[in-house]
Formats: sequence, structure tokens, C-alpha cells
Amino acid sequence: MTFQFDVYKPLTEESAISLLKELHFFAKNEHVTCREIGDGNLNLVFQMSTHTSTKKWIVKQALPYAKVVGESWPLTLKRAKIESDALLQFAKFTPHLVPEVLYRNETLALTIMEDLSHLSIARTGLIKGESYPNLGKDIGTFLAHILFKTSDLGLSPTEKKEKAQQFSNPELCKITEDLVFTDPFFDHDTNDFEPELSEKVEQLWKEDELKLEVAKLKRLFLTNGDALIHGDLHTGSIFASEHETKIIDPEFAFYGPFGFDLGHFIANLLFNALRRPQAQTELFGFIHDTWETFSSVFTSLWKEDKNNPFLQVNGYLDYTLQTIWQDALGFAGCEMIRRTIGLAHVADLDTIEESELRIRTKETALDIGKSLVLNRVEIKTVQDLHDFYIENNEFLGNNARTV
Ligand code: SR1
Ligand code: MG
Repeated sequence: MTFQFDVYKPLTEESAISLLKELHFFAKNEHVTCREIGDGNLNLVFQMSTHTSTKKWIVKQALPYAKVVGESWPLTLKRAKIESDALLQFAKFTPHLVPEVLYRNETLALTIMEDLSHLSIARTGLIKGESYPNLGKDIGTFLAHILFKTSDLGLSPTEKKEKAQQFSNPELCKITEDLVFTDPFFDHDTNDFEPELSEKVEQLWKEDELKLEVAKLKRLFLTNGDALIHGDLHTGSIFASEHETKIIDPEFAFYGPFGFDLGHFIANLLFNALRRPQAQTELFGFIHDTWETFSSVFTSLWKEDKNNPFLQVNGYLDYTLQTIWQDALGFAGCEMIRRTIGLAHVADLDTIEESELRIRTKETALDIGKSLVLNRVEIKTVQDLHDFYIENNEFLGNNARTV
């Protein structure tokens, strides 16, 4: 079968094999095994290999709709280009932390990447109790480089504006604007929660103080084009092992606020801490490593820059870091709420089998999420965050205290 390159069509396992043979990733006569392994919300992902060699590739293709909902939710194919552009951009700063992009095609909305099947999705691995000693340091290094170097700190104003245009991603941003910042705070039909949570959720919808703070955070997301951000940096967007970390799936990338990715990563570690109170020290260790590495690499990059006179002004670096941390906590709070009662959930909570434990853990996630949004200015350090987590975790708190 000859592959048609000029028309978009969703791949099948068979047509994916023809494509890779046509592109000489495999010889025409090679016996290739192909499996669709995508378990995300939006795309097709094929893993391809042969028995006769070690060659393994991943083909990721965007569908013209959101897979999680179906064809009734159309979605731009442009996100495939945004994703591969972002991976290539990230690879300029931290090549060891992203998969290598080997081929991309805008018409077909697909990217061929290095296979990462020797690693685990961090969310799945953390739930199983796998150990990732480098995870926090790697994410901190990644964030410091991409945030500094794609912002006005690392680019000229003209270069930065060009990049912001290249990464204009309104449709995917709209998903976040709706699913993270709006729908969970109102009685919206995209919300999805167990009936046992109804009373608590209805109470949340009445909390004006909370909604005011969420409105401020949403405005930051809408208007603060600080730097190129990943846009969906949860633990399902990270492959990890004891030695390696690879950040994948930046299809939500755009010029957004500095603290957004950090906040999402922290929230997803907190979900795992709620699921596994016995691992709480390790998980707060990741948050500590992420923040310490982030702030120290960001500080070094800042101090290396001798051209921008404002960077020498006393207090400006501290103000910038403190603002990133505070905003990150607010974004973490929104992420905790939306993953508990909104459209897209997390396995850390949903796969808790015992129903009473699951509901109580979700109630705790909502309480912590709300308090992070409301108290983000008071929580100044990782230690404060840890103390605050224990105080707000009435249900698992006693258990956690003994760790
Ligand atoms: C319709 S997409 C739902 C969620 O999946 C993605 O991973 C993003 O987190 C998005 O909010
Ligand atoms: Mg994704």
C-alpha cells in the first residue's frame, strides 16, 4: 500500500506501518509490529517495532476532535505542530529531558518520536510506588531553562513577540480556560463527580471569596504571556525511571504565566501524596527538589545576564521567584479542584477502590485545593506548604504526621 501524504486521515495500525516504511524507518520487507497505545484524552499514539532489530518508534497523531468526548467536540489539528515545535524548542535547552523528534508532518498532524517504552508514565509508576530520585531535580531544571530562556529575560522583546505568535494556541487554551478555571466553579454539564460529593460541590459553587481568587488566576492565565510553557505538565505528561525523566505532550504549549506548569506538577504530586500517605515524605521531597533546583538554576541564569540593567536591581530576583511560587500554588489549587470534580480526572484518586476512602480522599483534595487558592500568599516556602498540607488534611493528617 502506498501512503497518501497530501490528505489528512486518521492512521490505522496498517497505514502507520506503510507510512514508516515509506519514510525508511523500516525496510519494505521488514515484519513490523504496530500497537495503538494512546490512553490520553486527545490523540492516537502508535508504537512500532520489529522482532529483528532494536528499532522502535512512536507515531503520535492528532485527531480532529477530543477523543475523551467524541466527534461532538471538534479540535484543531494545528496542535500537532504546536507540540512538535515545543519539543524542538525545549530540546534546544534541555535535550536530555524531552523525546527526540525524528519527523513531523503538518498536513497529517503527526510526529514521529523516539520510543520511551523503557520508562513508565510517572503517574502510573508513582501509584505503584516506583522510585524516581531525579524527578524533582529534572523538572526544576527543565522549568528554569524554558521559563528563563523563552521569556523577556532570555530573548529580545522582538524575538519574544515572534515566539509568542508562533505558539498562539487559542483552542487548546480555551480547553484550559473552561475545564480548569471556569466549569468546576459553576454548575456546568462538563463536570463529573460522584453523588456523595454533591453537597460539598454545591457549597463550593457558592463560595464567592474562592471564585474571586479563581477569577484572578484565570486572568493571569489569559493575559500573562511570560514565557513558553508546557501547558499541561501533570504526572501523566512525564515518562520516568530511576535514572531518566522525559517530558512529553506539550500540545497545550503557549506563552503563559511563569507559575502555571510548576503549579500543575505540584498539584499532581499532592494527588499522589493523598493516595499514598506513607510516601508523603518522598513526594514533598520531590516538591522540595523541584523548587530548590528551579530557583537555583533560574538564579544562575539571571546572574549570568549582564545586559539587562534591571536584573542587577536589589529585590527584583526575589520578587520574581516569590511571585512564581505564589501563582504556582494558586494554579495548583485550581488543578486539584478540577481533577476532582471536573471533566478530566486523575487515576491517583479515581482508582482508590474502597468507596468511602475514595470519597473522603476526594473531599480532602477539594479542601486542599480551595485552601491553596485562598492562602497562596501566606505559604511562602515548601516547608510552609508541607505544614499547611498537614493542617488541612484532617482525614489523612494523623496518618501523615507519623511519616
Ligand atoms: C478534553 S481534554 C481534557 C484534559 O486532558 C488534557 O490532558 C488536559 O489536561 C485537558 O484539560
Ligand atoms: Mg496530554
